[in-house]
Amino acid sequence: MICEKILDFRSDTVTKPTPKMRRAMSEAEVGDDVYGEDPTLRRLEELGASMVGKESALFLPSGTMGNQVSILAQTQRGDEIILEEQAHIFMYEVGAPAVLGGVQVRTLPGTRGKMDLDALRDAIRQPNIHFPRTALVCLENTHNRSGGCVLPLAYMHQVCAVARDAGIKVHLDGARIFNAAAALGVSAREIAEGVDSVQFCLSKGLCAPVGSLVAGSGEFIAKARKYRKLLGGGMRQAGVLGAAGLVALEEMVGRLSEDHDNAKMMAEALSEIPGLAIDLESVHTNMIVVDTKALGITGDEFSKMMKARGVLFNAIFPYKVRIVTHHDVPEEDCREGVSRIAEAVSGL
Ligand code: TLP
Repeated sequence: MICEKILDFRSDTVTKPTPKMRRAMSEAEVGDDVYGEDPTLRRLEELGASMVGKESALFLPSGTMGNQVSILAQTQRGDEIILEEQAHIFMYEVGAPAVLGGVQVRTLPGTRGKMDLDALRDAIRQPNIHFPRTALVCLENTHNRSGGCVLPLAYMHQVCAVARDAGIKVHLDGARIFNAAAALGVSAREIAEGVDSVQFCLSKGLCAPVGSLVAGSGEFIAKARKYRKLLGGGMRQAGVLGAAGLVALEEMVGRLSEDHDNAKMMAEALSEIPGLAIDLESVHTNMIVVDTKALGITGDEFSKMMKARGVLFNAIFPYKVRIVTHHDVPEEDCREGVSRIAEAVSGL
């Protein structure tokens, strides 16, 4: 079959840097960041810290490294950290808390990323010679594996209060914090208000080619900087990357609601196709989870079938695929994606 344009809904990580980013990168003022001398990165870190209401921030090559230095900086070997069982840190970071930090991960079941508060309270360890120390609770907003669901502000505040009462810290994996902010109609600063550390990505819906920031107190960032070096993430003239990150924060945050509108439109249209099941209530941001069980094919089979028709997405559970909208699939491409899927399914 002659295939038209490839429509890539695998992730918002596939977005390419915008022309403005490429220009900013080529003109960036740079210095050696290991000596703290890159003026573009300083500006990026200051802007990033202020957008999430924290004292200080640090640029890193990836969200994974951002989450891991945050864990390293706030735990000791033998500590335990609490995570919702579908959290990216638990599912997709290659066991790094155990490998890098000697930290034990305790997971709790969740609903759209939310752990039950009583279960959380009960999971926090009391002092006892047999027990590890609970050092950190991690939240994820938006929550990837539930299909980009948003944790409400009130829930975030409740978790922070439980942790504070127990004297433990909270880390927020805010890879898509600006999607959460757009969906909730609040600022990223409000979302990150009670947490001790927050990681957010520049290279997902915001289209920068590389990079994440972690933010927190000055003391936390000093430790995180040292751990970034330990992991080999100390970079030299990284202002070339940071320049794109500045464009991401200054110009790309405001358009994320377009991706959310496209996801809603696609979800509604796809849910009309016999055999595809979508929980429309859970489409909060730029992701759609489609259940393929009634079609009698697995998520992998469905994604292979659509790949042959130039529509890309990934299976995330045996009978579920994830479709992600982003800057590089404008509304007409999203509509085209729906009609290619409808046509393929009708031929089954
Ligand atoms: N998520 C990727 C894959 O790793 C699954 C994706 O396509 O969604 N936290 C969250 C919530 C994430 O979704 C991701 C990436 C990360 C952290 C890690 O960021 P990177 O890929 O920059 O290490």
